[in-house]
Parts: sequence; C-alpha cells; structure tokens
Amino acid sequence: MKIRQQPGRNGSPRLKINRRRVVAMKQSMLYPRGSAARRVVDLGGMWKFCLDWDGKGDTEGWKDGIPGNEKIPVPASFNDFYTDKDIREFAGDFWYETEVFVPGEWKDMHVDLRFAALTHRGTVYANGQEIISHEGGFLPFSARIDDVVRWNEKNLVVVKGNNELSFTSLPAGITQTLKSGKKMVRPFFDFFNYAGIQRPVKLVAVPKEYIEDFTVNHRLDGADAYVDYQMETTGEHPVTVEVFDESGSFVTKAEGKAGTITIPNARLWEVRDAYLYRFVLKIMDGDAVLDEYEEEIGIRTFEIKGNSFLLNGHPVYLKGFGKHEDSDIVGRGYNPGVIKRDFELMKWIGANSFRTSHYPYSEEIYQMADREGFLVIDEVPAVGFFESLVNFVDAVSGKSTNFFERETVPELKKNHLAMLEDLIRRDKNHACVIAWSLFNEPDTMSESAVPYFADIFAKARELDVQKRPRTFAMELNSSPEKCTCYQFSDFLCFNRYYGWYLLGGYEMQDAEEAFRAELDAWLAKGVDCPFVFTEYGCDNLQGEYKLPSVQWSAEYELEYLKIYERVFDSYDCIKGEQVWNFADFQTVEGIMRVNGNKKGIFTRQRQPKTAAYYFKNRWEKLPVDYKG
Ligand code: GCB
Repeated sequence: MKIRQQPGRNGSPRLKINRRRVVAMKQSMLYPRGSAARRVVDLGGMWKFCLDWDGKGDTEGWKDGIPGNEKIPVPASFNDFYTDKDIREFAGDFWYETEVFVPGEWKDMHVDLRFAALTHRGTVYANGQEIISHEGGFLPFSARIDDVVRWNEKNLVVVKGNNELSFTSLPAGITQTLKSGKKMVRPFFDFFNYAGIQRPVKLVAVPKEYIEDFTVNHRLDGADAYVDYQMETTGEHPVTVEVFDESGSFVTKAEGKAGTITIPNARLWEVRDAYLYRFVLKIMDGDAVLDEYEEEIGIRTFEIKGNSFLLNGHPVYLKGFGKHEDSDIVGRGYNPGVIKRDFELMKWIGANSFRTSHYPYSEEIYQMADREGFLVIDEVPAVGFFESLVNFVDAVSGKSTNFFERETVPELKKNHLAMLEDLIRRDKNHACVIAWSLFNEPDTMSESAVPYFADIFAKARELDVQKRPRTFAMELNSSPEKCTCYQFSDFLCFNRYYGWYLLGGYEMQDAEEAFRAELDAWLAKGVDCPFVFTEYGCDNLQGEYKLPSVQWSAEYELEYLKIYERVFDSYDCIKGEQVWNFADFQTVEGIMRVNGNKKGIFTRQRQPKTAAYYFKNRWEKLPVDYKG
C-alpha cells in the first residue's frame, strides 16, 4: 500500500506536491531481479543535486531540471560529503536529477523506477510529470513511468526529497527555524538524521502480466517440510513454482496460485548453518513463459513456547547486537563493503543475531543474514515516540510525555500502519526474520498508549502469515509498575543501562541489585515469555584506559559487562543478549555525545575495541541452545 503525503496537516512537514498527475499502482515489494522475462538496470552513480534553501523548487519548476551542476553519488546520504556545516545540518527539500535511457525493446513492458529508500519522503518526476509521492525513508517504492516514457531515448528523472521531522514522521522529532532563519531538525532519537537517496535506484521492466507477490509459510513433519505458498499476479494465466536445492538439482514443482509444496527430507535453515532452496516462479501461456522470478528461501519454523524460542522445534539463545546502518562519508547510505565487513565481524565474535534498530535495513542485509544463518529482529522506524531531545537521559528519569495523547496521533498511526504493512510485505519470506519489533522505546506510561498499541500489534498479526512473534524495545520508564503495554508483546525486549545512565560511576556497585530487583518484579507479575536484552552497554572512547576504572574507559566497560553477564546467566527466562551497539555511530552533536555514540564494540571503522575480545570469549563458549 502507498500513501500520499497530506501537506501540512497535523504538523506533518510541508512537502509541496503537484497533484495534477499521480499514477496509483499497487506496489510490488519483490526485490528487483532480472530473469528471462524481466530487466533490471542499476542507476547508481553521480546524479545532479541541489538543496532548496529558499523552498522555491516547485515554483521555479525544478521538476523540469534542477539548477546548477553539483553532482553527488547515489546511493548515499548527502550530509557528510561537504565541508560546509549548513549542508550537513540542512533541513528541507533536496533535489536530485539524472538521465535514464529506456531501451525501445521494452515497449511491451511496464517500466518502473524503483527506489529502495528515499529518506524520509519525496516525489518522483519523469520527463516533467509527477509520478508518485512516498512517505517513509526506509522502505522501497516504485514509480511506474509507462505513460510518460520516451522509448529508446534519454528520460529526465527528477526527485524531490525532504528530511524534516515531525510528530507524524517515523522516526519522530521536530523541525525548527533558528533566529538566523536556518532550519534544523531535532530528533527524538539518538542517531544522526541522515537523508537523501540512501539506497539503490533501479530501472525495472516487467512483462504486462507479472508476478506481484509471493508468500511462504513452513510446517515440519518429521523429516519432511510443507511449504504453503501464495502467488499474486496481475493476470489470469496459470502459474508454476519449481524448487531447486543448493546444488541446483530439481526438487519438486507445484501449479496454481496457492497450494502446498512438499519437500521430503528437507534440509532446514539453521542458526549459522543456513540452507536456501531456490524457488522459481513462472506465469505460463502454454509453453511460453510470460514472467519468471526467483527467490532463495530457507525453510524453518520459529515459535515461542513458555520462555523459550524454538527454531525448528529446538531452543535457541540470541547473541549479538543492536546495529545501525552508519559509516564514514556515506552516512546511512547503502555500503556493501561495510555490510560484508559487519557480517565477518559478527561471525568472528561468535554472534548469531541482531536487531535492525531503529528502522528497516537495506534488503541486501536480510539476504546476507539468510545466507549466513543470522536471526534478525526486524524493526519498523517507530522510534522517538517519547518527546525528548535527550531520550537516552529521560528514559531513566520516570518522565512521561503523554506522547499518545497528541492530536497528531491519528496521522502518525496511519503512517505507522502503512510502514508496517510495507515492511512485512518486503521481509515476510526471509528465514532470518524471526520477530517484528513494532516500536523502540515508546512512552508507555499512560493508558493512552494502549489503543494505539492494540491496533499496531493486531495489524502485525494479521499481515504476517508466519505469525512471527511481535515485540517492542522497552526503556526503563516502561517499568513493571508503570508500563501499560508490555502485555501486547509475545516476548519482552529490554533496553537497560543500569551502571551507565543510572547508578553509573562509583555507584555501579549498586547497579546489579537494582537490576535484579526489576527482573524479579517482572517475574512477580507472572510474565512467562522469553526476555531479551535488546540494549545494554556503556560508552567507551577508543584508546581510553584507566586503572582504577572511570566511565568511558575500557576497564569500566568490562566491569559493567561482568554485571550483565552474572545477571543474564542467573535468570532462566533471559533468552537473548544484544549489546548496544555493534559499532560507534553518528548522532547529533551535544555534551552527552563525543562526535557520536561510542557504545560500539567495534569502532565506526569496524576495528575491535577492548570489549570485542570479552564478547568473543563469552559468545564462542555459549551453545546455541544455551539454557534450552
Ligand atoms: C537507547 C536508544 C538508542 C540509544 C541508546 C544510547 O535507549 O534506544 O537509540 O542510542 O539508548 O546509547 O543511549
């Protein structure tokens, strides 16, 4: 489903949209892949770029061509290329332009410009015509250009993006105008508000009758697997599904848009021991193939029983990280080298899982997690639902902001539901995705959060045929005494900083007792489900050592981690530890951040800090079914 931006309503940022021409189409979330019937051209490279300082791009008709000759790479965040601080901190509309040659041989096909992410919103124009507007900076959308395309010629593509934050944007924050007249964003979250065309743009040609969607669910019976599938196409021709194993050998074939595929003696997808079958989907017209699309799919089940996670019926314990998509120079831009390095480091350290904090990541990351056998908690960009510019401090203060009582909430919820729907459509077939995280650290201290949570959780259950467990990451204010929403979660995710934001420094000696008291209070409520620590950790400035320890030193971090180790090892219900964060990452500047958040176990350049060796030592020893 796609939503049209409602300019200026309920505090949402004003993205001025030319409403004369909008092509409504159902969005296929299938990853763009070429085949005998499909064509995909990557449009990455240097695009023209322009910041709209005075908001005159619409009136001056930049949709027909943007001013100047500035060029920047696509995909990437625009913020960190320049030496000018005003550009890094820019808030408003930014414009991109490129020329795209569309081959005449594609005349009988649909042609889409597919944006894997445009942060946080934008409008696409082709040959001067507005094609589509999209809200949400971390999920794909396609602009169908059939009606305006110039075949066998260059076509002008212009994109207007916008990176402003508001009470209705996901993630949430505000955009303010300084006395100087310049605008700036103030996030209610702790990562830099990188923006731009941050993920690949592809020119995709699909046949007139094409495969729009494919969904699988798995059941196991002894050595055999049953894959219930559904295929959506845009026509009525018959369809087939063929399955091949990793050696390329044919396994089985099914016909019809829905059915069950039996895979005798199936090789299952296991943690850090992945196995992917290749599903080849076809639309047939007699012997002719009208469309063909393929996907690699791991067969596995995942469920919760009591306080255990069961993968293929066997207990699993999560070891790993909360991460970010964040690296030098390209910011939150798609960076395959960094993706590769991150997986190598996660394997080196003995991790088996991560959370896509705090937004859906690039599709290639889930593909890699499928391939490498990592367990992923997949998060919607519902972060900053706690009105605070220093949420990491206020999170332990007991402060309530009555976030869900604002008049902007209906619009926020509409955006949240739309992104949830797109996320599940995009990621539902990934074996790696074991759970949906529906919020990070929302304000759950007042009853007004309850109806909002009820709707979001119900929607996730309705949309996901695999019925994956749903959760949200809770800050300390969501305490056993005060949280009004924990009951919606199928398992509890805790972000806890005893010994850092709370009881830090010499007071850390009291942290363990407070930590245990909270856990005991949760258990006293009769909660019977797995507990996962989705965040814990402390900042460590690389190279800072001090004996005896002080906060920010490596020694302090090791003392802190020992507390968590003792607690994790002594509660049977704790079934996962995901330390915050995998790597140091960029945030806004401020007195609480030394050029970014330094809780990384690795540096931003992906080299180990002292704590990395601590985790390698611990995690390599913990069996996958620890406490099972
Ligand atoms: C949190 C947030 C995360 C922050 C982290 C911190 O609770 O979920 O986004 O970066 O704390 O380091 O303060």
